[in-house]
Parts: sequence; structure tokens; C-alpha cells
Amino acid sequence: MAVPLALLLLLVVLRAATADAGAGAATTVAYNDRALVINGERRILISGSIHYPRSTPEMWPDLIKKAKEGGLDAIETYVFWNGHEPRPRQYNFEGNYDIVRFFKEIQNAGMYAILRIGPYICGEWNYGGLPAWLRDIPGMQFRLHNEPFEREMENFTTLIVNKMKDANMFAGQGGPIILAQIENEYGNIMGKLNNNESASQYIHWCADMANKQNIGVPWIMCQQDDDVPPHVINTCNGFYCHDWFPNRTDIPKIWTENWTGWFKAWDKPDFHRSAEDIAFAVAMFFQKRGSLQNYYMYHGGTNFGRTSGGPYITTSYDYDAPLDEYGNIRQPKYGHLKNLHSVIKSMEKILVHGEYNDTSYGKNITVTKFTFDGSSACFINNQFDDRDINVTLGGATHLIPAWSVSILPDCKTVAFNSAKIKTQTSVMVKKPNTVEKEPEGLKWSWMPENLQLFMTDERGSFKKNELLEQISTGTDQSDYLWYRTSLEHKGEASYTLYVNTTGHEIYAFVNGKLVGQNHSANGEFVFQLESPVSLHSGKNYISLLSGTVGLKNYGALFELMPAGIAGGPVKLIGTNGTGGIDLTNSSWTYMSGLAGEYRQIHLDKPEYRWQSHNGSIPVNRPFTWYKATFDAPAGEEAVVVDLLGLGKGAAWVNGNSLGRYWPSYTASEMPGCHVCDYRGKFKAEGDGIRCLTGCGEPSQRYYHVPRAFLRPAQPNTLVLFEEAGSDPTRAAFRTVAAGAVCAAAAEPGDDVTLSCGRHGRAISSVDVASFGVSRGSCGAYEGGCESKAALRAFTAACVGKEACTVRYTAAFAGAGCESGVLTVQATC
Ligand SMILES: *[C@@H]1O[C@H](CO)[C@@H](O)[C@H](O)[C@H]1NC(C)=O
Ligand SMILES: *[C@@H]1O[C@H](CO)[C@@H](O)[C@H](O)[C@H]1NC(C)=O
Ligand SMILES: *[C@@H]1O[C@H](CO)[C@@H](O)[C@H](O)[C@H]1NC(C)=O
Ligand SMILES: *[C@@H]1O[C@H](CO)[C@@H](O)[C@H](O)[C@H]1NC(C)=O
Ligand SMILES: *[C@@H]1O[C@H](CO)[C@@H](O)[C@H](O)[C@H]1NC(C)=O
Ligand SMILES: *[C@@H]1O[C@H](CO)[C@@H](O)[C@H](O)[C@H]1NC(C)=O
Ligand SMILES: *[C@@H]1O[C@H](CO)[C@@H](O)[C@H](O)[C@H]1NC(C)=O
Ligand SMILES: *[C@@H]1O[C@H](CO)[C@@H](O)[C@H](O)[C@H]1NC(C)=O
Ligand SMILES: *[C@@H]1O[C@H](CO)[C@@H](O)[C@H](O)[C@H]1NC(C)=O
Ligand SMILES: *[C@@H]1O[C@H](CO)[C@@H](O)[C@H](O)[C@H]1NC(C)=O
Ligand SMILES: *[C@@H]1O[C@H](CO)[C@@H](O)[C@H](O)[C@H]1NC(C)=O
Ligand SMILES: CC(=O)N[C@H]1CO[C@H](CO)[C@@H](O)[C@@H]1O
Repeated sequence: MAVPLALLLLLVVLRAATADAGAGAATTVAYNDRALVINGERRILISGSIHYPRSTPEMWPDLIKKAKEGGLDAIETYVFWNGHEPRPRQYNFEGNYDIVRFFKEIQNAGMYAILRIGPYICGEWNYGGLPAWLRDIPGMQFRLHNEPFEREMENFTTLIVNKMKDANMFAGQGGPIILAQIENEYGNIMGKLNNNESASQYIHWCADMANKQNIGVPWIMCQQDDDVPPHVINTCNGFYCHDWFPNRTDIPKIWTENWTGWFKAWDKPDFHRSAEDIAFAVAMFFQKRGSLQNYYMYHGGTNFGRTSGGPYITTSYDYDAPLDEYGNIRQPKYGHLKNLHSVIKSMEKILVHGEYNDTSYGKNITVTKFTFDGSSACFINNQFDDRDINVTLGGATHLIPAWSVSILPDCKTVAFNSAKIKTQTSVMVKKPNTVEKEPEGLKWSWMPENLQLFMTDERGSFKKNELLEQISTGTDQSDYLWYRTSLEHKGEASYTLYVNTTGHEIYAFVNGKLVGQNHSANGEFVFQLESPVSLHSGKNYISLLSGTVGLKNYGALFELMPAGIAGGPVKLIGTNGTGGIDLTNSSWTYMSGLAGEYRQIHLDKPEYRWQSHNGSIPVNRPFTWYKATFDAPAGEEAVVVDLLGLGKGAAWVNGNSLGRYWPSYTASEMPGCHVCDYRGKFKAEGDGIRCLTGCGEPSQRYYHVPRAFLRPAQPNTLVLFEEAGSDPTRAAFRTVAAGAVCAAAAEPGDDVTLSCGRHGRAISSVDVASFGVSRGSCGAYEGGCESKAALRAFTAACVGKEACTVRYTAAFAGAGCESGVLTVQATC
């Protein structure tokens, strides 16, 4: 459509008047059945999730830059309500909660943004993002049609929208935000809430409330396939979304969460989703007319503080994402997807405008041909997980490996196959701190947690003749809630103290002495504690400390899942089976939090009296605070602290929380620990079926210490609160860097690139250049059929360099080698 020049000028003037000086040009966002239409152009968009509170502001520019270099157009994030509004109308938009700064960094990088407000977000985040104080509001029912919930949800949603408007962050204002999301995965639970009418009214209210915000870009709802309100786009989440289509015909196919891996729990090994399988899923999605897809996660990051959900989600939220927890490029996943993105983007016009035709070439084989403007582009997929297939297309035969997609931008030449990785593999390792020798170099001191205050039932916040639920009693301001009572007893006697609790862990004290502890198994909540105890004549005190490890974040009515000794019972059972005492309805005194939390011992204030007897500290002592001073590792590589040897607790560096630690929890053995074949559907629920690592090892041993937490030229302080009792003196700081890098090339003419990363580490040796590698994995290849010529060429080109590229020439070929594939391994 031709716009008269005068009108165009007028529009420009109007826009300039509404936008602040310095803001970018306004962007229009519309959509049709094929794509989002941005500034009048249909677009293929590739997005990735980076959650701002899971890294530091200092990391954001680098993460976003790497995402852009990886071929992404947009960054997507949830908004974290309980992080922003920890108490009613008391807000936190500082540090890693500075959401506007995060969106400005996206804008500075020239990328688009997707704002997923929720504000229920799931996200393996504590309580799914909802503030626990909501429960104090009378009449409150979460995520159903009721005034208290809708009022609070609208209040927070409006606050975020207004912050974004004030900063000109929406596309129409010249900002990066092209889409916004309201609610989250509601379709998964709405039928299970036993109140379908209210659920339906609620989801329609959400859409109306959102549309009233007048943000100028479309609203999306993910996993909302039934009962989709008008004026919202419903989208898909999952490992695969090619067979899914949106509910209405006038909206594009959008994939909000393509899970790049999976999160980790304290008792589970590490999940890995292969680069081949994600590339397969993404290629299939675009083959089947996808228009916008988002990687969940592109960078997973760290659950600092008490933010992990679950319960039992680890502090690491690495997710096996293309950028690792520390922000390093994960190869080959990052590079393989980058190659895919560039092929898909080269076909953008034909994918969003072209006519298309899916043709079956037999069972499990589909060829899709897009045609537009006289040219054509093809996808060929092979969905068999056990056989390679030759497909003849336009006279040429293409071998399509099992569980893969080939993309032919001209329907003749294969530009990409999802199962053929041309990117190097990097093996990241933890290197010792070169500044000081550890663990010997760390200077330790300690302080006991003051438990005496809680060893009677005298001082507390309040008393009640019942055992209360923990989340509603303590409003989740601490992991810990004390339950204390006393009883008069005639004479001495032995009993079993029996406590039935809804989780997540418990410590029991009788007359000031720790008598037992227990915790729930992952996936279960209710458990029991049974401890032998002795009572003396007269008054006896029973103190129970209940602890949570991250609140549930998912499921129908997840918010009502109790924690703590809700209802008990708590009993003293006579050792002869009779004469028990039921304490369930005794007078219980309540107090939330530990003395050390009130004193903020983690801040290491000057008045604190840390003890050190000639450098020796007590070990295996429950409820102990430890402090160590250390020099920050030199350089720019990511820093971690190795907490092997510790039990369970929380860690801080220079007052900044590293999160909960629990290295004494060992990851279970599962069938998927011992097989890793990318072919076939990836699964993570239950036991996960393939490519698990870390089985039988501490589920999380290393804890991220962002560089921003460290002071380069002065001593740094590590504070640990050890709850279970352990030996901290083995703790040590490490840097994370590429150890070995490996690459393979199939044919002469292929370029082989090796890189140690950006932080100045150079390739120190080329260890393998062979045509016979069939055993081992990168870093531990067992060669065979070595090519001396290739080894010489790589050694000459690579040693001493951060990165090098060598072309595979016919001169390298070893006589009599079975494989024509050249594999190279180097050490950084
Ligand atoms: C949110 O609630 C506070 C009072 O609690 C009120 O002052 C404020 O105006 C509300 N915001 C919106 C957008 O309704
Ligand atoms: C609510 O709807 C779901 C299907 O959407 C159905 O399975 C369920 O039985 C319904 N529940 C009630 C209480 O009507
Ligand atoms: C969406 O799809 C479901 C089943 O696929 C159907 O029952 C429903 O009527 C569709 N439309 C809307 C607007 O929900
Ligand atoms: C789709 O492609 C097949 C095979 O090339 C052809 O037979 C068929 O006519 C095409 N259908 C349309 C609608 O173009
Ligand atoms: C398609 O492949 C899958 C995985 O190999 C297999 O289970 C399925 O039976 C195949 N479908 C057909 C129709 O052969
Ligand atoms: C594919 O075709 C090639 C060349 O004709 C042949 O060597 C190969 O065995 C075929 N592979 C399969 C899986 O059919
Ligand atoms: C333990 O508590 C749970 C949750 O309140 C309850 O369902 C269960 O019946 C209790 N078990 C015993 C043995 O009292
Ligand atoms: C811990 O809880 C589990 C599950 O309830 C139970 O089997 C075990 O005996 C308990 N251990 C102690 C010491 O109470
Ligand atoms: C059983 O033990 C309880 C306390 O341990 C005691 O009060 C009671 O007298 C004992 N009963 C018998 C029959 O021994
Ligand atoms: C505790 O109080 C509740 C509620 O009053 C009652 O139902 C229960 O029977 C009492 N339990 C005991 C052991 O007295
Ligand atoms: C302090 O420890 C060192 C080495 O552990 C030891 O040689 C020295 O005698 C100790 N000094 C005292 C006063 O205990
Ligand atoms: C929408 C979608 O594809 N959901 C899938 C997400 O992945 C899980 C696990 O593989 C499937 O069970 C869901 O169907």
C-alpha cells in the first residue's frame, strides 16, 4: 500500500511525540496464519529464554551477545513476581531483578524481546513465582475466578506493563518487546481444578485484563488448546511441536518452549538432550510451518538465594542449554543450532509466503516442498529411530540418517542435516585457582548457630494448640520453622519420638539435644521421623525444626501442597508399645527462621566473633557457620566453588547468596545412565531414558560464584551455613575452561575449526588426528590409524593459538584406514 508522503511525515511526527528522545523507531507487530508480521514483513523468528534473576547484570550483555551470534532474533523471559514483590507492595527491582535494565540490554544488542509476565510462571522457580503472602489474603483462591486473586494479579501485571511503558520498551514505542504472555500452561490444569466454570471465567478474565493493558503487541497464552479466549494467540510447549497446530486458523504456529534439555533435582543425574535431537525437532517444526520458536532454556543459569522450586530442584539450573550455567558456549549444541538457524533464516521468505506440499515417501518419511516466486525449498525427514533411508528427489539420491531432517534450500543441495554435526565438541573442566593453593590456602573460622534460644518453648511469635502448616505460618520468609512444646513427666523413661510431617526435612531436639533428623525422598512429601529419646523427671522440652527446600511450582492446586508438620501427629511412643503420649494438640510455640538469619551472619559484619583455634575448626558439627577468606582466581573465566565434603546448607560470597548446597545428596542410578543414542523421542519425566551423566555422584558439587560477586584485589569471604554437619576444609575455588576440544570432518575440502574460547587460553597440544577413532569420547579418544600429516598440519596451525582452522585435504588420508572421517582432539 502506497502511503502519501505527507501522511507518512505526520505519522513520524506523531510517533516522535509519543516516544522519548533517543528511543528507537516504532515497530508494528501484527500476525496472520503464517507468521508474525513485523513492520509489514512476515518473519521467521528464533528466540531463546534467558531468565534475568538467574545470572547477574554484569553477565547479561555477554549472554545476549552470544545468543545473537548463535543466530537468535529474540530473548524471552518470565517475570518473577515473588522476587519483585517479596512482601505486599514492597518491591525489588535492583541488581539481578532490574528487569528494565535487562530489556535495555536486549534492545542495545538489536534484538527483539518476549515478555512472559505470567505472573504464574512455573519455571522450576520457588512457588511458581507466586508470593506466599498471597495466602494471607482472605478469600484467596489461586488461579481461579475470584476478586482477591484477580485484584493482586492485575495489580502486579499493571505494574510491570507500566514499568515497560515508562521505559519505552514495547515495539510500538521503539522498544524491543514484540509479544507478551499472560498466565502460563493453564490448559494443562484447568480441567483438574474441580471448578471448570470458575477456571473458564478466570482464563477469559486474564485475556480481557491483558488486552485492557493496551501494550500494542499481541498477547500469547501457552499450552491453552481448549477454551482459548479471543484476541490471544495460543502456543505450544514441549520437546517437539511439529504435529501441533494452533486452535484458530488466523494465528501463526508459535513454539514458546522447546526444551533444550531438562532441569536437575538433588537426587537425579544430569539430563542431556543431544544437539542432533534438538536440531531434528526444530527442523521438523519449521518443515511443518512453524514461524517462531523459542529455546527453553538458551541459558539456564543459577537459582541463587532461596529461588529454586520443586521441591528438590538443584541450585544449578544449567538445563544442558546452548550456553552453560556460567555463560560459556556449550559445544557442539550451540554451533550445531547456529548452523541450523542460518539455513532456516536463508529460507525465510519462502517459508512464510510459499505454497507448501507435504508428500509421504513411505512410512515415517515426509518431503515438504515450499514454492514461491519461481523458486523452491525442501525438507526431507526420516522419523524412523532405527534405520537410515535413501530418498530420491529431483533425480538425486540423499541418504537421510535415522531420526533426522535434511534441509535443501534449493531442493537440490543439502545445506544441513540435523544428525551431522560440523561443530567442535568442547569438554569443559574445572581448573585449580592459580592465585592461591587450595584447599590448604583457605583460612577457616567458625561460629555456632545459637540454638539455645529455641531449646525451650518460652520465647516465640505465638502459641497454638495445634500443629500448623509451614508455608502459611511462616509466609516463606525462611526455609525454617520452629515447633516447640514442653511436657511434665514423672520419673525417667525411654520413648520413641514419632513425627509425621509433610516435608521437606526435620531436625528433632529433646531437652536441648539433637535426637534425630530425616527428609522426604524426592517426588514425595510426607515422611516420618522416629527417634529414641529419654525423658527426665519434671519438665521436658521438645523442639522440632522443619525445613523447606524450595516450594512446589507446578500442578493443579500446587499452592495447597502443604509443608511442615501440618496436623502431625507428633507422639511419644512407649518402648513397650503402650503408655504413649500424644503431643499433637499440646501448646506449640512458633518461630520462623534461625537466629543466624536474623543476625545476618552471612554479611560477615565486623562485630561478629568468628572463632579459630590456631586455624582448626570443628567438623561434623550440625548447625555451624563457617567462614573462609580467599583470593579471587585471576582472569575472566567463570569461577565455581567445589563444596565436596559438605552436607547441606547455604553459601554466600561477600554477602551474595550462591544458593542452597547439598553435595551429600547422591544422584540415583537409572537405566538411562548407560545408554546415549540421539535417535528416538527424548524424554525427561520419570527416569529419563538416555544420555544421563553424574549417576551415583553428588548431584551438585560445584556452585557458581559470578565474577561480579568477587573483589579482585582484596580478600574475599566465603560464608557457609552447614546444617547437617560436615567437613568444609576441602572446599576449593576453581575456574571453568575448555579442557579438550575435538572436531571431525567427513570429506576432503571440509574446514575443521578448533577454539578454546574467548578468555585467552591457547591450544597447548594437538593430541589425536586419526581416521580410526571409534572408542572413547572427546578428551579421551583412543586413536588408531593416525595421520602424521594431519597431526603436523594441526600442530603447526593451532598450538599457541586460541582458535585455528585447517582444511582437510586428500594429503591427510591414511592408507588402509576403514574410516574416511578425520577426528582431531586438542588440549586447551
Ligand atoms: C496496586 O495496589 C496498591 C495498593 O495496595 C495501589 O496503590 C495501586 O494503585 C494498585 N495498582 C494498580 C495498578 O491497581
Ligand atoms: C472439567 O473439564 C474436564 C475436561 O476439560 C473434565 O475432564 C472434568 O471432568 C471436568 N470437571 C468437572 C468438575 O466438571
Ligand atoms: C480448540 O480445540 C478444541 C479441541 O481440539 C475444540 O474442542 C475447541 O472447540 C477449539 N476451539 C476453541 C476456541 O477452543
Ligand atoms: C504435492 O506433491 C505431489 C508429489 O510431487 C504431487 O503429486 C501433488 O500433486 C502435489 N499436491 C499439490 C496440492 O500441489
Ligand atoms: C516410525 O518410526 C517409529 C520409530 O522408529 C516406529 O516406532 C514406528 O513404528 C514407525 N512407523 C511406521 C508406520 O512404521
Ligand atoms: C543408499 O544408497 C547408496 C548408494 O546407492 C548405497 O550405497 C547405500 O547402501 C544406500 N543406503 C541405504 C540405507 O539404503
Ligand atoms: C501423615 O500426614 C499426612 C498429611 O497430613 C496424612 O495424610 C497421613 O495420614 C499422616 N500419616 C499418619 C501415619 O498419621
Ligand atoms: C525417614 O523417613 C522414611 C520415610 O518415611 C522412613 O522410612 C525412615 O525410617 C525415616 N528415618 C528415620 C530415622 O526416621
Ligand atoms: C510401658 O512404658 C511406659 C513408658 O515407657 C510406662 O509408663 C509403662 O508403665 C510401661 N508399661 C508396661 C506394662 O510396662
Ligand atoms: C486434637 O484436636 C483435634 C481437633 O480438635 C481432634 O480432632 C483430635 O482428636 C485431637 N487429637 C488428640 C490426640 O487429642
Ligand atoms: C598451631 O598449629 C601449627 C601447625 O598445625 C603447630 O605447629 C603449632 O604448634 C600450633 N600452635 C599452637 C599454639 O597450638
Ligand atoms: C505440547 C507438547 O509437545 N507437549 C509434550 C512435551 O513433552 C512431554 C514430554 O516429552 C510430552 O509428554 C508432552 O506431550
